[in-house]
Order: sequence, then structure tokens, then C-alpha cells
Amino acid sequence: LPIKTVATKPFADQRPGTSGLRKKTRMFQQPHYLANFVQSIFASLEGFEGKALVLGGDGRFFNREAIQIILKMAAAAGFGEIIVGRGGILSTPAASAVIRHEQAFGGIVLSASHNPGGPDADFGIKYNISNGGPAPEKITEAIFAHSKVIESYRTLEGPDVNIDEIGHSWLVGTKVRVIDPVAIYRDLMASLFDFDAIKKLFASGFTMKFDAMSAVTGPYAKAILEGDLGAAPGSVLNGEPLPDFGHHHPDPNLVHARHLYDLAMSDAAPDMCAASDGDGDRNLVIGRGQFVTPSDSLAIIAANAHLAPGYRQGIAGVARSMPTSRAADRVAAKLGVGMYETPTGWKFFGNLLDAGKVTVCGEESAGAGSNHVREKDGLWAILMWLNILAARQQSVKEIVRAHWAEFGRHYYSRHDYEEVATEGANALVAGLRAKLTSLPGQSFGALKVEAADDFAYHDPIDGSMSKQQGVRVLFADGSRIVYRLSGTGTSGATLRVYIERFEPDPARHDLETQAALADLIALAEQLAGINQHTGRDKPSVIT
Ligand code: VG1
Ligand code: CO
Repeated sequence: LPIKTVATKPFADQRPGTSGLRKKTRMFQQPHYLANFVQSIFASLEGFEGKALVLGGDGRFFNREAIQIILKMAAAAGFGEIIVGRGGILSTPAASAVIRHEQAFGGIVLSASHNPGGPDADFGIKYNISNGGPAPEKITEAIFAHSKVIESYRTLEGPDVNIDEIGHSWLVGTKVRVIDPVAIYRDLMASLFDFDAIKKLFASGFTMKFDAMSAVTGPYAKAILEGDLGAAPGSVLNGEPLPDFGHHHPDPNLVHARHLYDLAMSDAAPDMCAASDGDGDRNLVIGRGQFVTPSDSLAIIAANAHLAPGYRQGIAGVARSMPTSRAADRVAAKLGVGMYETPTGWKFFGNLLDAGKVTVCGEESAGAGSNHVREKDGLWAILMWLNILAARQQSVKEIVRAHWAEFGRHYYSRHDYEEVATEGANALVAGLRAKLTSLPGQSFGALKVEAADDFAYHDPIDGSMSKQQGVRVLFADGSRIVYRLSGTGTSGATLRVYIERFEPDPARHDLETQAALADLIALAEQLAGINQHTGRDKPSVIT
């Protein structure tokens, strides 16, 4: 198998976004496109010769082809070992767990997460560092810089590697080890949660539906929920990973997992409905008659984590992305632990977790996780909920209501305007930025602006600065509107508007969310000129 050097030309559009490089699948299928990016990753790393690289993906269309390309390039680059999930499969949190467990140099995860898969849909790739987490901006920017000047890449000539059987083979001097994608992750979960208590919960008649959405979590959920914990067979829905996710959008939100919401609100509701996304890092939790917003879920997990064996010592602190509601802040204050507000994207939590400043982290976009890995983790969050339910012997609804009664309720909603014209979206943000200094002190009806800024994050561990991470308008009554543009889309721009209002009075905890936020929603339009800039009169997705 001779190593060969292939001449190539740079692509101008390989800047990683919120979570790696995401593009239309056909882009990745162009000659050299994926290889250029992979070579740019390797060119940005130092000292990996002879060390291990973890490789896997969410199984979407083009996953297997991409795995073969990367195996040969990683061998040509001089990695000592490549650890691959069987069939090329590793969920994002499992990849993180394997990197840590195997003390690998890093890992490459193939996924476009909750975006649909298939020849006409999306594909993605990201690099994770030795702590198991997404590469920090310093590395992603270096990758981008290399991708703009790349002239050649190195690979091997030779047949494809068998990735469908556990065992190992050799690519020149590089060992390729195919592992069970589930085992390490499953053991990790068993070490964190009270599996006996959860087993008793299921044995006592507790019912659950978990929708794997024909994406990567099926094998994990079947092994853990139905296998280890004794959930009734059939509790896992759509448990076979499919390359096109059965033509669905594997996003566990109120639009694409609407059927679960409707089930949870119906007479036939099980005790808990849950789901995860394409690559297994997001979670949705809905109790019988009770939707749990991701922001509330983070707060409730922070307040109850000590009930799970892996967190019995209590938590060191909490981190949330800036747009995530401030429900978790109240829990951190009560516990007397640190609270950190970071830009959107899991890569910003890594340093805080590594330094032991925080134990749990979360994002409003259905992400929660802890220091057990360095990615958000969908099944982890669902197991945490099961552990809390088993320990407290209460329903999801009772736990949510009790939490609001104790801490107050943060009404919260995100309005997405997907695939709008990039120029209009940029103009909208520019318009908001131009208003930042004049907004404070102005009143709009009962809402008085207290502060407005473009969020900047100064990482307390490595001192790095990340600017322009979202425009915040903060009101005197504690309400908030946040605007930012998505960094994961693959066509046009997506505007996200995050709206939050705090309600301390338990007598007012039963309002319909959009109604409770109506004046802020109207003001969000007025301040930004959403309709004028995007041509849309309503959001495409409300979560
Ligand atoms: C979105 C979410 C963000 C999340 C990111 C990756 O990013 O808002 O919270 O970390 O997706 O999640 P953006 O830039 O589109 O708002 V996943 O499950 O797509 O890897
Ligand atoms: Co995801």
C-alpha cells in the first residue's frame, strides 16, 4: 500500500461553524472536498504520530465512504492506531467517551446532527481533541486557514478496510481497530446512574416511549433501556439507524417530534416520552401532560443531580450557553456553586469541565451533559431524568411544577426563521448592532430596556476572547430578547430569536408560553425589523 500525494486546490468555504463543517452532501461528494478538510485537520495538529484517532459517525448517507477516505488518510498521516465504531457508527457522545476511555489523541466525528441525511440533504465532519470535546476555536480557525492554502493531501492506494467486524487489521504501520460502538458508552452510563432503581421503576409498571428517529441512538437505547433497564420491548421506536433517517428530520423538537408531544398530551400517554437527534447528543423529555423545555431540564438536572450515584458529591458548577434561559442560574445561586455563561456550541464548555469549574452544562437547543464526556449527551439526559424519577417517586409533571414553585418559572421560546437570504439576515444583525448604545433607558410599553450588547465571552481558563456571539436586549423586569444567526445551516441564513420572561408567581405558572411572551415577541419584531429584512411574517419553527 504505497502512500501517494494527491494534488488539490483549496475550497474557499471550509470554515467550521458551531459544530464542525456542515454542507450539502453533494458538496462533500465532490472530488477532494472531504480529503482537503481532513488534511487541513491533520495539518493543524501536532504530535499525533503513533497515537490513536477515534473515528465514527451517525451512519447517514456517505458515512461509510467518508470513513474509508479518512482511514487511508489517517494511516498515511502516521497515526499509530485508528479506533473505528463497527459499521462506521459512533454517536457523538459515544465518540467522546471512546476518545477519553482509550486516551486517544483525538477523534473525527461524521455528522450533520439534527439535519436530514441523504444525497440531497446534509453531511458534516468535526474534529474532537484529546479531552473528547469539540476542537476549540484556535484549532478550528487553524483548520480553516490551512484549507485556504492546501495544495496536496496524502493517502494510501489500496482496497477498502473491513469495518463491519470487531477485530483489527493493518494499513501499512497503522492498526485499524473496529470496536463495538455501544459497549464503552453503556458501561459509562451504568457507572453514573442507579440502574437498579431505574429497573425497579420499569418493573413497577412505568412506561416510556423513546424515539431514536431512525438515527444513531437506536442501538444504544435498545441495549440500555430495553436491555439493561428492562423497559418493555417496543419502548424504543425507530431503533434501526437508516442512512436517510427514514426521510425524516432527526430533530427532537416540537415540530419534527410532534407525534411524541401529541402522544404525551393524550389519554394514551406513557409516563415519559423522549427522543434524541441524528448523532445522539440532543434530548427531548416530555412527561405525561408536561413538556419540559431544555432550559428547565438543565435547571432541574442541576438541582437533582446528587440523586444519581455519579453525582452524589454534588455539582461543582453549572454552565449554559448565553441564549439558554436563566432558570439554571437560580439553581446555581441556591446551591452556592459557580455559574458560567458561554457562547452557543459545546466547544466552549470543554475548558470549564476540564478545569473542574462545572459539572453540568446545557443549551436551550435540547442539549445537556456533564463532565462524564465533553459533548452533550442525549441518552445521558434521559437516564438522568429516569434516575431522578426513580429516586423521587414523582411524575415528570410533579417535578417540573415543584421546581417552578421553588425557583419561579422562566417562560421561554425560540423562534427560528430558517433559510432566509443571507444579506437580509446580515443587515438585520447590523441594524441591531447599530442600536445597542441607544436602546438602554428606552421603554416600550411596560418593557424598559436596561442593557443591550453583543455578547462577548472571555474564557476564564485560557484567556481567549470570542466576540459577536449574539445580540442581547435585557429588560428591567428580567425579561430578555436574544438574536443570533445559526452556525450550523447549509443553505442561506437562519435567524434565531430567543425570548424569555421570568415569572415568580406560582398563580401565573399555567399560561400558554406564546401568550405569556406575546408582548416580547411583538417587540422582537419591532426592534429588529424581521419582516422587513427577511420577508417572513412568522417563524418557520417555534420551540
Ligand atoms: C445549533 C444550536 C446549538 C448547538 C448546535 C450543535 O447551533 O443552536 O446550541 O450546540 O446546533 O448541535 P446554531 O449555530 O445552528 O444555533 V447539534 O446537535 O446540531 O451538533
Ligand atoms: Co446533534
